[in-house]
Amino acid sequence: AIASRSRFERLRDMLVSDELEFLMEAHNGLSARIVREAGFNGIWASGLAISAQFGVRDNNEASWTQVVDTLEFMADASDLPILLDGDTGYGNFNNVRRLVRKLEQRGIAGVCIEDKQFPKTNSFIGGERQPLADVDEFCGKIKAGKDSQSEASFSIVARVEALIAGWGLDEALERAEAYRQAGADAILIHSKLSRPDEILAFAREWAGRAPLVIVPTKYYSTPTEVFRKAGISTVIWANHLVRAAASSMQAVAKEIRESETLVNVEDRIASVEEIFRLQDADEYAAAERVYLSAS
Ligand code: SPV
Ligand code: MG
Repeated sequence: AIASRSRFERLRDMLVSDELEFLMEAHNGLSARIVREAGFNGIWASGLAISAQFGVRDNNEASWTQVVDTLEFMADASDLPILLDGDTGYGNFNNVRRLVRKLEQRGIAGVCIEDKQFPKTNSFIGGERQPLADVDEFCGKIKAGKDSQSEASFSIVARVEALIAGWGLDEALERAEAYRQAGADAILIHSKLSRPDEILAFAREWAGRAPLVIVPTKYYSTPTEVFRKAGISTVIWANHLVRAAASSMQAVAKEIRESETLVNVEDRIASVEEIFRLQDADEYAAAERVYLSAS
């Protein structure tokens, strides 16, 4: 039954379900396939991770079309619903409209936009110094996005940066309510504290008015059961595959450089055959038998 639901519907199902759901970060086709094989039900196309795999900063240095091209590889490699981290929407309301149409065309199930200024900076880099968007202007972006979607279940998640910027709980709640009324399908409430207290306080006051999405990168030691009890809809594991890739590549590069041999690394990295499998090389071989021997 699940497989017959479109990707748009499946992301929306995750957001509105009563269960705690999880989105795992991916940043290219290979990582998207790995997320699917690990058994996750959805993908977070992280701005930080996609920037990082390009070797650029999380400051909109990669253009939005470069991001969309990356998403196309991800959508081809994995049939999971993908929620794009769309930063600030890459411009004003009009850029959001065009983004939503291009995402729908590529089968991307939803986009998260955050109430900051373009070009954005990652929330963990001097978050308290970052200017927030004007509430009305940001509501206009949400409404423009919702009005321009042609897939009924395409989701727009509105991300509140008020706690990151140090504007306090009341401001965060006011903004979230304004974004909900503007049409947001869910609210992402972000925090950079190492304890979940402000997120839990927000969730209590919010009282289930719309699905809540969180990103526990900094409060990672919080047991997941705490989020479940707080009525959180969806947890995003936001950057852990690009970080895993970085550590692994650093260790293997160092080992080969120092030892001048491959013998120490061969058994601890994916085999070439495993890479072929992840690329679906068998399907190509089968297609060759059909199409190259056709007479
Ligand atoms: C991302 O993954 O790019 C995010 C989450 O936006 S965070 O880096 O925590 O801001
Ligand atoms: Mg981001």
